[in-house]
Amino acid sequence: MTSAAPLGASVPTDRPEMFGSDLSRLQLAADGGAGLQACIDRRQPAVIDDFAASWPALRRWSPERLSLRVGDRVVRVFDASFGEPGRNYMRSVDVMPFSRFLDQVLDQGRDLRMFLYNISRQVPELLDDIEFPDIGLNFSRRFVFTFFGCRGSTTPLHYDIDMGQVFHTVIRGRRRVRLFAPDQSRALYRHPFTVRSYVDLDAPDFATWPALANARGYEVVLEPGQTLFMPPGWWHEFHYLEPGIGVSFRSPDRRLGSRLRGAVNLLAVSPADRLANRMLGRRWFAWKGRQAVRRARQLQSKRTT
Ligand SMILES: O=C(O)CCC(=O)C(=O)O
Repeated sequence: MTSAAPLGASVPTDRPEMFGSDLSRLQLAADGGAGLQACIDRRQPAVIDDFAASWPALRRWSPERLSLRVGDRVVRVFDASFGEPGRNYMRSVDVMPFSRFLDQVLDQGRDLRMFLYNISRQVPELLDDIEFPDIGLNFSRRFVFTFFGCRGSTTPLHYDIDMGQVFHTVIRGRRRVRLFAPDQSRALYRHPFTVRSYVDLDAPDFATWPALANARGYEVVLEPGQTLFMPPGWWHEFHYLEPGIGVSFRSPDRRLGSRLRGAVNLLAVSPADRLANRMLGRRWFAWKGRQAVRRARQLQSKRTT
């Protein structure tokens, strides 16, 4: 899920036409959550300044202090092969003590990743450092995911498989996030059976992916303490401008259709994709790539007729 990207190539973008920057900016304290509710209803992402205002994690989660408290836990780590066909597809590449990961990745800049690390299950004591805001949303207490990466690492373009509403809070390290609405999936050449796109937004190859020229999204730089609300199915690419730690809360979408789609993704579509990868490897990957091109062509021809 991660890939090293040259730091200098990333910000600011030189394709303003692909990305707008006019994302809603909210303060829960100012309107009691009414602005967020409006974004949820309109399925629009937003940056929230004070979602995590009272979290001790913002002070306590330095690599040093995490190492001292829970550094002995053994964690799974990932690299860019997570997204590539073959043996490591959707799998971790190694396990190591959390303290070694923090030292090698956050301090020394090795491009390994931890993502979707569920602290509710693995290190529940860390839940004491975060709070679920009382804003009428049904946040999952069982799935509180954390993300760790070095300066320069990129979480490639994807949307979350469970189709939940995601609230991603930056604990440490500024990061640039690019977002696209669900209706951009064809222009982004989504690989069928996955929630993943393989287009390169830093060096878009419009000869191979002509429909990408029509994609329109947002780009925002998040600061520590800020929270990004992502509605179900919104595409996101995260690029770590500094060594980073993040936490994602999720709450189920009101719409039954999204919840069903999430369940089907998790229980049927993703397992089928993994099985086909095991059996066919690169041939399966190439087939998905061809399907993505075919679907984007259909979109292009609809636009021109
Ligand atoms: O921080 C990251 O690497 C990715 C975050 C993400 O994908 C999420 O919160 O859903």
